[in-house]
Amino acid sequence: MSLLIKSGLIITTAGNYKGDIYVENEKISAIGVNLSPQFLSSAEEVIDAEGKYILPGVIDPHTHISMPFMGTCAQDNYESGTIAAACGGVTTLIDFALQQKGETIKQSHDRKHSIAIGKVAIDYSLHSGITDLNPHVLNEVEDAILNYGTPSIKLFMTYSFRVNDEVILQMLTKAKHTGGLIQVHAENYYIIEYMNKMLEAQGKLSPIYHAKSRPNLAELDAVSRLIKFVELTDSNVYVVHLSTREGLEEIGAARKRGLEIYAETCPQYLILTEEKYEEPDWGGAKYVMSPPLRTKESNDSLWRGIKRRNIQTIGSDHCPFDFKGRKDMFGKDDYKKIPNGVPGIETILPLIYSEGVRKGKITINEMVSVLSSNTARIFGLTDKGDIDPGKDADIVIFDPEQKFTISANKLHMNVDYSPYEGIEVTGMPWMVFNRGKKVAKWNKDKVDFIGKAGDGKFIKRRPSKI
Ligand code: DUC
Ligand code: ZN
Ligand code: ZN
Repeated sequence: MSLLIKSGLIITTAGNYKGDIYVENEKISAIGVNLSPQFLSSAEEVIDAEGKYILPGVIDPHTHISMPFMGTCAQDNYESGTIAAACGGVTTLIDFALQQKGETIKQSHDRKHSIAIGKVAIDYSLHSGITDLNPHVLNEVEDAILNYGTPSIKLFMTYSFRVNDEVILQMLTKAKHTGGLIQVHAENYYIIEYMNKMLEAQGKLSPIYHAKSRPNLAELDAVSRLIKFVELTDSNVYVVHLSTREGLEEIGAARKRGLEIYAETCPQYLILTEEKYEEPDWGGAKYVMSPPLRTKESNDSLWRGIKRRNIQTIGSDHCPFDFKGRKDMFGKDDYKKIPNGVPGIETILPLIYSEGVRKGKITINEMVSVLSSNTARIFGLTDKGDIDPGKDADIVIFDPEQKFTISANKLHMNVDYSPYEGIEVTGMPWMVFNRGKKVAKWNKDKVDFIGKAGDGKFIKRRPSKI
């Protein structure tokens, strides 16, 4: 399949320029100011992208596809989740293979691959997730980093599957010697438990108390402890879904001292605030995720963190559960039982463009860095993340003027609501390509999936540094 995309504004991390792109054998093979005379006759398809932006496909480094959690299961499977991703301009996702008790890392990968193969509509990769470190698994870590194609490994400091500080130290050391990268969900479990018990004794059980039970201090404490561990072991770390001003300041200060700390945030922590938990009729349950939504002060500070390069990536933390029958019923009368997580893979690009770039919080080049280029570099996706000759033709032709009112019934995620319902965005994917194949296209009032489930492939990664 060969493709000529003419006259679009090509967006890179360094600047923008108008040009033509020729795609052949799944790769970007040439870029130039006027390629038409050279390639017009050989191109099987010619697309006029005048007035549109050419962005690298978004890489979502944080999804929970079909994850069993809190007595239920995250509702998107690899088919529905990757179809939704494609419609949102995401061309690669990195999901978690979270070890179940007693499993080897390989077994947890095989479990995930077995439900992904033949179903994925875009490319995917995996992070390993370690919950039960025993000598065998510790030995296997090197294989995961060097041979399984998963050089990034996730640890949790909270939840029942959390690991203790000794495990974090062991894993940081192991990753340091093999070039891997440890990712951490940083919240202090004991602060949360203490708050839960106190709130319960006071009968405070509605969704707003989910936020109160996980104060900013719980994130600050965990982030700051983690940074000390990095200092002690002379290693590096990636903090997932950073949500607070306090955590960010700690990371900024550590980076200033020369420590290699990477941070990811999510659209929800940039755009939404904790008032959402007060929605009537238990509607606050829709926004129950961990860490919880914060205040505008943290939103603003995280946008600044992107500008100052203390935050390198944005992920969705896509983990959808229906509001009706799940979030409202499982957690009825007690916020602690509401399955944690929100849908978001399909809205990440329109939201960051509309709320971030159009509102002047970040530049479009910074957006490309945090949604694609940095993510590719940090996670070793060497063929992805930029519009450059030789890279995979993962391309979003983006219409910067297209308006769209976010509404679950026009999106493809397998869930009955969007936390952004009713927000009008300006800027939507117009056409989306994964390795040169057209997978999604704007159609009148929404994006349609036009690819094929099963066409995505597993991307084996190698250790890499930004
Ligand atoms: N947070 C969520 O909200 N859902 C999945 C796991 C997590 O850490
Ligand atoms: Zn998490
Ligand atoms: Zn998560």
